[in-house]
Amino acid sequence: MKTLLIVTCVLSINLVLGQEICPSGFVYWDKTGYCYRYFSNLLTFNDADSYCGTLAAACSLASIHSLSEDGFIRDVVVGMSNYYWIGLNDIGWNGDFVWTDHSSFVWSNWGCGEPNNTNQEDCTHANFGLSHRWNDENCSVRLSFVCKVLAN
Ligand SMILES: [Ca+2]
Ligand SMILES: [Ca+2]
Repeated sequence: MKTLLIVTCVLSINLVLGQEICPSGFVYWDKTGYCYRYFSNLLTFNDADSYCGTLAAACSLASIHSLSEDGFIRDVVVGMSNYYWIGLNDIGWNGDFVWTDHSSFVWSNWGCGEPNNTNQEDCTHANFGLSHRWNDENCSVRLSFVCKVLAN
């Protein structure tokens, strides 16, 4: 119920402004000034990031920079217990994690023992295990995903 109220409130803000601040279907969050949208399509990491890029200029897989942003995406934007790709990856150099939107890697929420690179895991999904933290995963696994773009 609480989540529903938050969603309704956020969507209302979006609609009041004529949906000009976010691309269609995205949820605006005033705390960051960004818009977010969950896609249940199962895509590889690279395909998911490319898909985000087709929706709006400078739209990428979501970067996450705080516990509150992590929770907002999980509870409001996604609202279910699926794994979903976020933009964090160490494709360029193992152990050197970067965001696909080029924002600074200043905060992380790895699950216990992660990232472990067990199966050449260079991409990251959220909502892992009971702690709902992050796990590095092989980039060719197909998962749902969250896109993020700066509001207008
Ligand atoms: Ca890795
Ligand atoms: Ca892992």
